[in-house]
Amino acid sequence: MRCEPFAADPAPSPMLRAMPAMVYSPTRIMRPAVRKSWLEERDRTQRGSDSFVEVSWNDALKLVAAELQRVRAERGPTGIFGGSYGWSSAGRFHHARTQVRRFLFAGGGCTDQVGNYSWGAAQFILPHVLGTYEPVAGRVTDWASVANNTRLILAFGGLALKNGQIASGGAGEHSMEKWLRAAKARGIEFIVISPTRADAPDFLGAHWLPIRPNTDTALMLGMAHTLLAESRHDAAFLESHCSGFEPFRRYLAGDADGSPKNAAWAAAICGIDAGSIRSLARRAAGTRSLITLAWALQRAHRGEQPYWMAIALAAMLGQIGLPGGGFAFGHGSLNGVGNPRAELPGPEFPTGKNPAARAIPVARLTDMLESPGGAFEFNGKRDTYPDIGLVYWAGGNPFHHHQDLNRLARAWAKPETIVVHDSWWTATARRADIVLPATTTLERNDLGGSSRDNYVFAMQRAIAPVGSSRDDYDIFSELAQRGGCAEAYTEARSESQWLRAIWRVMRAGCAEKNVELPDFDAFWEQGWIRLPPPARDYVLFGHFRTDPAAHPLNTRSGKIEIFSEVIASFGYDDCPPHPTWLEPAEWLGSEAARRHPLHLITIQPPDRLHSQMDPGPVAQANKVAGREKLRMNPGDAAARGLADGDVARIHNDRGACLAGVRIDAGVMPGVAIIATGAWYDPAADGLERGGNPNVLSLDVGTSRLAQGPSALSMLVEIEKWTAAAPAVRAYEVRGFSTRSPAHQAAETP
Ligand SMILES: Nc1nc2c(c(=O)[nH]1)N[C@H]1C(S)=C(S)[C@@H](COP(=O)(O)OP(=O)(O)OC[C@H]3O[C@@H](n4cnc5c(=O)[nH]c(N)nc54)[C@H](O)[C@@H]3O)O[C@H]1N2
Ligand SMILES: Nc1nc2c(c(=O)[nH]1)N[C@H]1C(S)=C(S)[C@@H](COP(=O)(O)OP(=O)(O)OC[C@H]3O[C@@H](n4cnc5c(=O)[nH]c(N)nc54)[C@H](O)[C@@H]3O)O[C@H]1N2
Ligand SMILES: [Mo]
Repeated sequence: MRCEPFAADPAPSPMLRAMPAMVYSPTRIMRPAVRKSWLEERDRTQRGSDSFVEVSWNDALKLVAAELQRVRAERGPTGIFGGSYGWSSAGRFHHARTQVRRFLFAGGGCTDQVGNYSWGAAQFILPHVLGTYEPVAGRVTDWASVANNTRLILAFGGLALKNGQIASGGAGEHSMEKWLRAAKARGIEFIVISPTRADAPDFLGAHWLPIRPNTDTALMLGMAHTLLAESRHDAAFLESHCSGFEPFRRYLAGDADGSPKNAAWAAAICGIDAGSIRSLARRAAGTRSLITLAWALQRAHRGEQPYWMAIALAAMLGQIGLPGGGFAFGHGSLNGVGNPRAELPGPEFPTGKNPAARAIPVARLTDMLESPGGAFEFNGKRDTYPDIGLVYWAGGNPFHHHQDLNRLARAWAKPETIVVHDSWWTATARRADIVLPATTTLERNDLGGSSRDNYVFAMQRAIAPVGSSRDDYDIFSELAQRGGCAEAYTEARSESQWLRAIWRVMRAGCAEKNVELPDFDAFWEQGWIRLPPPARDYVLFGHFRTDPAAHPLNTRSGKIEIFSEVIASFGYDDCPPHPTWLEPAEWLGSEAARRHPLHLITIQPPDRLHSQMDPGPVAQANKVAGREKLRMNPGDAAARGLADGDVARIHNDRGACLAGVRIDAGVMPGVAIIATGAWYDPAADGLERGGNPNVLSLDVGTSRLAQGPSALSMLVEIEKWTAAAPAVRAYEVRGFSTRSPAHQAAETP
């Protein structure tokens, strides 16, 4: 059994090799299962340590339907938590998160989640500054415009090819490498500002400036000060297209606090010498330059600031809206960012509206579970947390994605009932009460495609459902039937009728733009289509640049807001009204660094999608000493008696995990790097054995404004593990889920 790449894909992901193994993995959930002590006595305390009893689909669905009804009756719709954050899998119809929310909305609503872990801080700060968060959700200046015009790229957080393997909705064409090579061939110069050299592929010949994590705002302030002091800033652009430069200028100059934010000031914070900071500013001002930031920069405490500051810096450089100039986000974060694509719709399946009209900021999950009725602030508003009786998750893995997992594990004991659909026995499935086995993309028909990819593809079912797994859509359809909301949820359509309906809407949308797509049957037969290329290069805010009066931004001033009156009115000291250097709670310059002197950076894994496929052969081949690889600078390792291949214990006051050491001179001193996504595997004493860094990460909002995740602000200490290293148990399922022979006989095949 193997998966073959799409023939037109110039750079297929090696992760394809993991698919067959994962589909038939021993970690698959084969049958519906109920946690033993929940089944017997509605226990909430043994989640994570209990065993499971397999039951029939009928019994499982009866339990779920009854619990939904009970919690709705007792607490109202908001007693159900159904935001269900997570990526799910490719395919727009069988997208589990969309399905579960649509199902719960159809049945009366639930407490939802807003924002995401990817660019949650940007989503809420950017509308105040730019009137939109399109530069993270949608388009940025495309690679064609960059290749044709840019001379210098300053890449904060780099342009790591590892991230280009992934696109939500599925990638027809992995285009990141092709475009990076095209840019290089045009002679564009690359400067990569990152804690690790590995953030740029070697062929770019990039100049690497190592930076202390979470200090990019200070570096950019130092550059801005240089521009101001040397009159290299574009005063005319700041006047015509921006508002509020003057109060920001006073902050830069130090008029308010007596501390000019000059290069020397910045150097002391970010660890890059003042001369380099000044020369960076001069070079950016002297040529067509693009400042692009990885999404990771805002996934940190006070993560609003580097994004706002990058816009302010680009505004001072005066190149926003010029071909290949200005600022951008995410060119190295995800496949398809900057991929030239015509403005045409992709396949979309509607979620519907939440009648309960209630949501929490996505990353405030533990806070919500811990303190029902507790107050929180968010983007200028005050709200309280609902009292959750039932958690429903399909297509996400909070015991991968959330921060401070030990704290989440404690809060997780509060709800009465937890229902999870997944295809594998993930850490979250193991901590649920009712577990329903979902099919994978290979076991059903779907439509793939995204607004960043030029292909739309027919995802034809390749194999029969494994075990007795069912499509999320079928599971919810039957639950909707039992709950009396079948019509609202299904609109009386089967899978194939939905695929046709989705195609019809997309086809009509394309026709409006004079692009003819084949009818569904012809498309399905061919297997894919390629959309026509865009007529011209896309330049972010190009129209606004050309004529700001005719194309004002959707901000209060209609311009780029370097000072925001709206944010000023919130009165938040953790998000002041102009870009500001605010010390993160944990960074190398903080008091906490005395006890925990290393900044642990968690990167997106090169060999899997978050926690997905971690048990598979591609991710497993990269493990060191049987667990997740931890990259350390030679000096930091030597100081701790650590050698390549050793097992290390990473710890702080929130938790501890084991990892396998890899010495890497491309990691700056004071920093250690580990990928996210090793399956969470705590021993009875709490020690996490597989190398899941979220037992260590900080679970606080970026600020009251965005309440985004602060995953990238964490300090740790690392020591050699000298005892026998415990085996990783997360991939073992034997003896954990019991089979009841009585039910097997009655199962659907
Ligand atoms: N420390 C730290 N933590 C982070 C980050 C970080 O940088 N640092 N990054 C964050 C980011 S950007 C993200 S996006 C999150 C990702 O967090 P998640 O999206 O929660 O991670 P995944 O592992 O992709 O989880 C998706 C789950 O859906 C399941 N699934 C797949 N297909 C189906 C299906 O068809 N049906 C059902 N029912 N289930 C399915 C998979 O098996 C898997 O368990 O992690 C965040 N966490
Ligand atoms: N292979 C693979 N690719 C993926 C994913 C995956 O799971 N696997 N997930 C996808 C998803 S959901 C998302 S949201 C994107 C995320 O895309 P990103 O957020 O861009 O990806 P990361 O790997 O988290 O971070 C990029 C780089 O930022 C650097 N960095 C971290 N902190 C700092 C800092 O304070 N300053 C500076 N200058 N640099 C810093 C790190 O060295 C890291 O390598 O990736 C996507 N791509
Ligand atoms: Mo993400």
